[in-house]
Amino acid sequence: MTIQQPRTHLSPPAWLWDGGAPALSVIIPTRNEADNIRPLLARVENALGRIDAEVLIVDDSDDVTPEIARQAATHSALPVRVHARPAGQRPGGLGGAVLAGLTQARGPVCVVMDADLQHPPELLETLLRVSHTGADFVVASRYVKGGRNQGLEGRYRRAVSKLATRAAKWALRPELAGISDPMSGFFLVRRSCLDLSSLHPRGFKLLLELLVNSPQATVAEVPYTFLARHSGVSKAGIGEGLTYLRRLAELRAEARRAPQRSRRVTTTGHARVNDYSHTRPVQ
Ligand SMILES: Nc1nc2c(ncn2[C@@H]2O[C@H](COP(=O)(O)OP(=O)(O)OP(=O)(O)O)[C@@H](O)[C@H]2O)c(=O)[nH]1
Ligand SMILES: [Mg+2]
Repeated sequence: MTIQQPRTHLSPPAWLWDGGAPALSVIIPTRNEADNIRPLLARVENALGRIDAEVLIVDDSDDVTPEIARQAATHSALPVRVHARPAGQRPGGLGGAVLAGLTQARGPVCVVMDADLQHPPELLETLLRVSHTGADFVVASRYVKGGRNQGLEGRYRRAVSKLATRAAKWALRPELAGISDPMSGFFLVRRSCLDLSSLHPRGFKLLLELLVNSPQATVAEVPYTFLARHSGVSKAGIGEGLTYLRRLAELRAEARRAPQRSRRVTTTGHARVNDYSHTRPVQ
């Protein structure tokens, strides 16, 4: 973990930053999250303390989210970049936005997290710490022991979420073996294990795409409590559900064509990840 010298609270905005690579890039996709972006950035800044990090917001909003984000960035101790994709140029929806973030990120490891505070920023340091044990992916999981799915309202949504997870684990059996929450939107990934140019994501579940794309990568999971949305409305709906099912079938076909199907877990990664009582190595 790179420890920075303390910064003054009113640090230079992103465009004055010297451009050196940070230890961590936090990628936040946003669509109409105007009331969430300020409290989110404040908590991310607080949670990262002296970790050398940057924040990259990839925005597809039709409201004032990017303006608020840019304004908040000028008061942030972290370098915050806002990449607003104009209407009509937003390929891949949420998945495409995260891919754009991964492409532009400067850090060797990236965390992807939602903007609505369902993903507690206080977990960022743990994700980074676990990545130092050698894991290529560190997935914040609702379904591993100690995790909770508190934020999904209603029995119907919880059941749909569980069913979608089961469908993915069945369709992509070897690729997702041992991973309890492959649909998580909160995860860390080492950029060197990704081949970004071969990704063509669609829809909400980018982690699935990345795991299928990197069958050799090692994975650790960290439990967390998925909370209720802070403000605003969900962008997930029936349309996204259908996109998900179509994409799952395509990913299965792609995975079956690839020569290497099963995930390799290195002994080193396994043993060292085990040093953390709150994490679980994936086999
Ligand atoms: N850039 C971008 N971000 C998106 C898009 N759709 C959703 N998001 C963001 O992706 C994150 C997840 O979307 P949500 O609407 O919260 O989906 P969800 O968490 O499954 O649904 P809720 O539990 O109801 O919040 C949020 O930060 C959204 O603002 C999109 O098309 N483009
Ligand atoms: Mg959400």
